[in-house]
Amino acid sequence: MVQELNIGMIGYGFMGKAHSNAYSKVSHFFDLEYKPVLKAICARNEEKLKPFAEQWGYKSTETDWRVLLERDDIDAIDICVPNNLHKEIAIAAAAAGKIVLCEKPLSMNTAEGEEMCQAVEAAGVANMVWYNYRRVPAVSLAKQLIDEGRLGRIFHYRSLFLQDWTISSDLPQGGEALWRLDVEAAGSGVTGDLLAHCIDTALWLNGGIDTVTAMTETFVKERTHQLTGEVQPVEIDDACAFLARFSNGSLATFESTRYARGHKALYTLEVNGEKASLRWDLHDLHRLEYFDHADDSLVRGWRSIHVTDSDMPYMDKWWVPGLQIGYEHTFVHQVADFLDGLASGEPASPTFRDALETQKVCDAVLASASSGNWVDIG
Ligand code: SOE
Repeated sequence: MVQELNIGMIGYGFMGKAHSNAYSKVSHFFDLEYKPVLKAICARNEEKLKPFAEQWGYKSTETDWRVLLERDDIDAIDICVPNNLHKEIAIAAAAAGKIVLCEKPLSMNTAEGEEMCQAVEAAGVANMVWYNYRRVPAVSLAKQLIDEGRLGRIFHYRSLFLQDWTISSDLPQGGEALWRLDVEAAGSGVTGDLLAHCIDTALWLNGGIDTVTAMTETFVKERTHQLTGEVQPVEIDDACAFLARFSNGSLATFESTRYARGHKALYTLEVNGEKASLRWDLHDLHRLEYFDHADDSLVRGWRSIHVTDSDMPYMDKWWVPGLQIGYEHTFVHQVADFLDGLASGEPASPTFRDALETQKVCDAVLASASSGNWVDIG
């Protein structure tokens, strides 16, 4: 007997759409004990809220998230609003006994994240943070290959997340769509927004990070604030690069920027082991590049695995071999795993507590960039 799970979504931006799409699709492709229902969408702007609700098939709307939390017909709250609102909503949702799903990054900083973890743990409610790139089948395959020991001892981890959308100094900061540039709303720049993805995947694939040294830069020093019209200093990091030492002894380099002209969302990772290496690239997300030193030397070389066969992670749920899937499916996979976890009692990762580890690394990176010193992860 399939049980309905009523979703109350807060926020209708880019991520609100990605999550809504995942809830709508998951039951068509995965056989699960729970079926998400788009019960309510909540946002302050009523004019935009109504058409969004209609287009996406939400059954009701709310303009105040506190009212949404009071509703008995809502089982799970999904937080898709700017980072500075995550903590208050998540803590209140947990206190109201709701399941809590939160868009990444978990929080503005580790201290806030810790409070959020304690709230969901004290309330005993299921929780998850949306780090979707783990669920790209090729990235999940990378995890499988590493866990099977095929790479052997890991020496290097290398990751980039490059964009170019903030190069123009005419671009305002703050407000809808541009809150990521406003430190008050975002907490940090590329570190919390983009490197957080790289760090989450890295911790998952390669284990814990012990220490980091970082540098950041803010290339455009002032921008007009979209809401106030005032020219204000820009206080987020436009670019960040850091070195890290993992607990398994491997060395890592991470780099992210919104000033890499020509790159729109180039997330890459490469892992070099004693026996084999692998690399992955978001622009070609259905492929995993793999080099195995054990191959016959006459044909040894990088192979490009087209991750579409039904024995590949998640791919038995989609089309026939050879037909690939894309970005939006990673969110479908994450919901599927979450619902599976609800049914089995074995929570899907990353929980709030798992995602706090990424937050700790982000905080250490920012602290190192401002002090110029190596900073250990607490
Ligand atoms: C920023 O442009 C952004 O939308 C991030 O906020 C997302 O998390 C990332 O997946 C794509 O880029």
